Amino acid sequence: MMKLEGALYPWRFRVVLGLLALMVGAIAWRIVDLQVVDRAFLKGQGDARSVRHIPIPAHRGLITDRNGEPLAVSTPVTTLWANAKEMQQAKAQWPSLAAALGQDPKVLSERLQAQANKEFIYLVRGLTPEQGQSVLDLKVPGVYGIEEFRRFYPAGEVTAHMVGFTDIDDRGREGVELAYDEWLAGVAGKRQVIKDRRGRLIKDVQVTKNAKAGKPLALSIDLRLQYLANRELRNAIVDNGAKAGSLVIMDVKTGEILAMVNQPTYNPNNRRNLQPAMMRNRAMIDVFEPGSTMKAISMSAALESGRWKPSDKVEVYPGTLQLGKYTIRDVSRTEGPVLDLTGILINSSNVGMSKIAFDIGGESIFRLAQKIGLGQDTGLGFPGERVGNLPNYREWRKAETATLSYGYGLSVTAIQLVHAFSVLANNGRMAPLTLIKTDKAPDTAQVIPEHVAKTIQGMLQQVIEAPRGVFRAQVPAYHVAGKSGTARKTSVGTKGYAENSYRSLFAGFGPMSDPRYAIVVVIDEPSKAGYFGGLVSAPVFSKVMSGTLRLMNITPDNLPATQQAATAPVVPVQANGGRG
Ligand code: 59J
Repeated sequence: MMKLEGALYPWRFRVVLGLLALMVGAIAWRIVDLQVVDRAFLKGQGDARSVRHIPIPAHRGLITDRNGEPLAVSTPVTTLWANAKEMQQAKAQWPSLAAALGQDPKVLSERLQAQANKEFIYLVRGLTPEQGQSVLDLKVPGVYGIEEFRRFYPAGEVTAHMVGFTDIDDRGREGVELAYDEWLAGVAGKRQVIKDRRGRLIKDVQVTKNAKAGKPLALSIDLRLQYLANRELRNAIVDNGAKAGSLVIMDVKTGEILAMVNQPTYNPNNRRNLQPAMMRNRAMIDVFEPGSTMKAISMSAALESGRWKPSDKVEVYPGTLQLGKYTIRDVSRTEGPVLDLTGILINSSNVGMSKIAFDIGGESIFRLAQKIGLGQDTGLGFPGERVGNLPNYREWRKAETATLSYGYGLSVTAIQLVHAFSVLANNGRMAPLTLIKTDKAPDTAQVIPEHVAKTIQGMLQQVIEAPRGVFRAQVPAYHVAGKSGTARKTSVGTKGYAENSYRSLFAGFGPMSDPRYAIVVVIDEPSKAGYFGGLVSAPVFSKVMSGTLRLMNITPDNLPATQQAATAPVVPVQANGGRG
């Protein structure tokens, strides 16, 4: 027979029940006690010692040039802040604090009094850790330090546009610092601490999440070339009283940008008094009409069409060409009434180029220009980069076909122009542009037939070396090629062209024995001696190409016969000098 135990021992059941009721009552009382009676006391205690998480700043990745030269370095700094409220108890120590901070004691004391209610004010940001510690060692109540990182740019204004900068919170704001922010930034860590009501650190409990350092980044640029380019561009801007300018050096085989500079520039380490004009990375964010540098591309299209060869002749007399009410003009008097294709480039004949364009048709010029990147996305993803504009050939009437063939009616960036010339230099093969150092040979595409590229190379070498050529672009000891351009600037507000503001251009490459480097020089509104590209920009090309070929240890391919002998392999001689 089964019976309930409780029924057998009723007194035991009641005791258990009674105990349970007592416990419930006790808990209920404790709840009331905590929530109502002791509330204020406990809340105060909780606030007084609260567990908080404070961020551990992550070290930002180092940016270097292609040879490991530092371009952006994160250095640890100490920022000192004050709880001004708390500091009111320690007025006697203010003068010694001011002395340690190198601040005027009167100014500091006025500030601390004016902000006496503030629990957080900056005293000074970005001290070296040693400077910061020496102030903290004074143990002035209410003075605290936090560790931060600050970016320093060793090459200053020379790499400013390329590298960009970070903001006060160490996030990328411009240039590579912005474009590669995710790669460089790393992830902040977390530290659990116990702080008192005033925010004073009582106990450093533990690191709950380690900071993850950002990754380093090696750029394609060569700091030596960057310095060279910056110096020569700046000198040319000053000498010519120009408004602005850009210069880009590119490795035509790898697609790497070796130097990219602009004027005016700025010091990224001291950004006070910064004007927007100084910050423009013009080589990528400013577009312009390529003018006669475009003739190198249109002439390539003529050669590619199979309808033209360099020795073919075109009548350019009388230096004008009437298209309805529109007149195409040659600026300088040409060598004669009839020019061959090389002569059209050397004399930069707009009339001759236009006649060839009518023969081959706009579409062939359009297709070639498009293939070599004019008015196309570079894929670099640089902040603020412009694409420019290459209007579709279907919209070209006769006047547009003519003016586009000699460089007006389309707009490009300096980086696009150097890329286009790199294809001519690299025997028609196009390497994708990159701002990052590449270790393996890139995939290139043959976008112009090799024989066309080689022919245009020879013609552009003549543009520099022929008797009436752009001799100012010549480089001692090397053969180089290129094309100058002088373009009237479109005047703002009107549809027309300004009467006397010009853009002087030069685009070229070398050495011709095995073209390796392409350079574009853009000088905006020269206002002194002259304004022709062959006068203003060609000498800059010459100096920068000369320095580049030497710094990169490229064997000269145009030494006078005597010097050529001097660099010939040394024949071993007998120890006695061969005297017997
Ligand atoms: C020029 C233009 C403006 C736009 C003209 C330069 C045109 C044109 C309408 C007058 C100076 C000038 C669409 S000049 O680059 O032909 O190698 O340095 O700006 O022609 O039709 O007082 N280049 N420049 N033209 N426009 N529209 C020559 C030429 C060029 C040189 C000099 C002489 C122009 C030797 C330019 C150079 O090849």
